[in-house]
Amino acid sequence: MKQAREWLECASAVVVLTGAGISAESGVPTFRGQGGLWKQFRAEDLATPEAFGRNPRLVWEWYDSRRTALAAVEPNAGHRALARLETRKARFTLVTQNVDGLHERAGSRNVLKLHGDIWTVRCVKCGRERREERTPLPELPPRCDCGGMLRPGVVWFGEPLPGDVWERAEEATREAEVLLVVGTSATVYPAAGLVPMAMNAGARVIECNMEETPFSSGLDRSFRGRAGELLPQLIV
Ligand code: BJW
Ligand code: ZN
Repeated sequence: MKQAREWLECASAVVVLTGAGISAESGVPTFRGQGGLWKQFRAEDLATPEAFGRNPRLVWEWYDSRRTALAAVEPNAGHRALARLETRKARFTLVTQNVDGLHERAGSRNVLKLHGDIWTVRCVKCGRERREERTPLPELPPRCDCGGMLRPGVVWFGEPLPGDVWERAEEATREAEVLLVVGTSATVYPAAGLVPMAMNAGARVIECNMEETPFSSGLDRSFRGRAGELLPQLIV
């Protein structure tokens, strides 16, 4: 822990990659593992463009219920530790796979949202995107002013990540002295590919996760535990 803390303290270019695990202690369910959303629901039925095409109302009901649950939770000590770290670094990028908005609510500024934002909606007809924070939504599926159907502003399986966001994440990762990987199973690509990318570029890679991931054994440090407990120890 001491060595990892020093690496983080001394680096001037830091990238953090987060996943659902960092929000778990706020009461947000993860996708995989114990209590994960994919234990209860099939990803193919809910998180693909095909699923939305087949049954937009069903997909929206799921998102509406997750949005409503999210409206009642707060960022935790892990989110706050990362916001603190940002204030001390010349170059800091927080790359998150999460769509819950909790990093911004904790005060993080330079956040790259690889999988979009559950608090935005996009029109399938005219492409316009806007914030939508009402919970629950008054009408499902919601409609755009143009009459088109709105969809959640998130990235589903089989869809490309927002190009500019992904390019900035890659660039920051290639230039990072330290990559801190928190609460992600590191199984969904291309996001997980940032881990080997940083290793190959010579960065120190530190992981915080309750469980092992496919990368754990090859990293500079891999800590088992809760993000809300580990991060305040790493970032004092
Ligand atoms: C804690 C903790 C605590 C718990 N403290 N830790 C082979 C077959 C089929 C497809 C593919 C394939 N190979 C690659 C693909 C592509 C696919 C993919 O990667 N699939 C894999 C599953 C195999 N990827 C895509 O489709 C992506 N797009 C793409 O590749 O486009 C290419 C393209 C180019 C050009 C044109 C067209 C296409 C898109 C991926 C989108 C992912 N979307 C989701 C849903 C987002 C919206 C929503 O929220 O509903 O994103 S799926 C879901 O997984 C969500 C997450 O962001 C993502 C990653 O999950 P994450 O964050 O890692 O969470 P978990 O639950 O997996 O892990 C939690 C971890 O926390 C665990 O390790 C716990 O131990 C830990 N933990 N409590 C610390 N307190
Ligand atoms: Zn429209």
